[in-house]
Amino acid sequence: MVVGPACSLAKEATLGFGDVSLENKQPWGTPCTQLLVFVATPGCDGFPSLDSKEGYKLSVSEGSVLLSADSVWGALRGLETFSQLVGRDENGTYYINETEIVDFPRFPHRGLLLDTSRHYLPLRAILETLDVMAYNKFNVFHWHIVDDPSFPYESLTFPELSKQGAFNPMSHVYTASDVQTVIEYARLRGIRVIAEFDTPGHTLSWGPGAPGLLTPCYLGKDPSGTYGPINPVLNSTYQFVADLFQEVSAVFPDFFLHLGGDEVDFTCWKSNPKIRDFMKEMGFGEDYKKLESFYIQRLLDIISSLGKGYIVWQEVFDNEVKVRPDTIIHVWKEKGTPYMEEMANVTKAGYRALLSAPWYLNRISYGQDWIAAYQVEPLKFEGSPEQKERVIGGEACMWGEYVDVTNLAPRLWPRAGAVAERLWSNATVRDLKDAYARLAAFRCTLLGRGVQAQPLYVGYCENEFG
Ligand code: CP6
Repeated sequence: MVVGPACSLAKEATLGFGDVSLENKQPWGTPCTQLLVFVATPGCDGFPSLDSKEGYKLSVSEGSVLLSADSVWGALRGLETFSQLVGRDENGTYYINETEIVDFPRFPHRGLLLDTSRHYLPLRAILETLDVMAYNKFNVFHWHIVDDPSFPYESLTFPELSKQGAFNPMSHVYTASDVQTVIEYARLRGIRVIAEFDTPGHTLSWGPGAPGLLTPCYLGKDPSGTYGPINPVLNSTYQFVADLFQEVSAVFPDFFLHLGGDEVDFTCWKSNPKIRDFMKEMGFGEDYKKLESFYIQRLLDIISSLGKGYIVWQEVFDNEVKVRPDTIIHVWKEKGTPYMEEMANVTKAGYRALLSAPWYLNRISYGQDWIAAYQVEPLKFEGSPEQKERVIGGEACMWGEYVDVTNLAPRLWPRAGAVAERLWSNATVRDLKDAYARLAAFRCTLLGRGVQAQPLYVGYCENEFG
């Protein structure tokens, strides 16, 4: 094995192969034990990014396996492929067929969203998901870490947020050390961790630990005792989000943060007399979208001043918020404007786009629903080549209302694999029979690796009883 100077990352990734003695199947040849890895620019203490070069070349011939890549991230992808090419015959002997593979991703952002607010996912479950993501060549873990039901992120600046907002502040929180564990575990697999702190909606769990942050809703002349989105009319709000995001920007090394901005309900804002006064003062009339934009605008300025880039849900674009030209718009809505039209609009306006609308894996139905996910073509919209260039990829989403640690793995796998292939492989790779065969075989591989992946359809795996 040859790796760059002191590249711990690549060494760890190849450790598992050290004691495997391989035989070439065609032709049946002499055992080979050499795995050579060449990396052109081998730096490997850094983090993966949107610009990471993930391509690789893998040549398997009698007596040697050569893997070459531009970067260590490509080498990781190649090692994953290599591991999936190794088979075992009836006698338990490992073998691999001769092959020449030149492989690289179609899109640079291939994500999976996990929601740890509707249900807390134990650290173990997140790490196991990162393993399987790497098997699928996913490279972004979108961590929808907090939302209305619970606030499991343990903040050093505002410890009360999880003390009061987590389901259980002792057991159902992600400590600073847990978060570091996730980030490093992901890095070793070439996976970026993008945290989402969704505001100004979806923040009910923030309320108890941050007095004065949320909008008090009114019933007639009196407060009703319930709360709505973050209060956008107070200066204290902006001080709070600046302090929180200063911490979050330091904790999560990726250049991008996900800022949410989806599904803001105006009912509570409309009921609050102070908010109505502010609307008048600002000349917003009855247009609460303007108020929402006012908040987002100020938030985005704060994030920019922290030196971070941002991803936002499509509403921020729909509401015509002035965003930085390098903003990434995340398309998720299935209703209203057809999502491919939205992709056309977003890219026409010059923004980069991420697609999730057709990839809600939390949704289930009777039958083979991986097919619809697989048949999506992210560039099938009216637009110039420049517009198509702005589609940087997509994300499969696993929203957590009906998902916890008991059903996460089978609901994700192998269905998320259909999305992963769509985002990695060439647009021409779309034959359903071939895809079925690959996905069914891969599902058996997953069982072999200890992942409780559900079946696609009728059939069996040789190794299904472990
Ligand atoms: N939570 C947040 C959610 C959803 C969104 N944002 C969501 C909406 C519709 C469906 C699934 C999930 N649960 N914060 C939308 C981006 Cl079908």
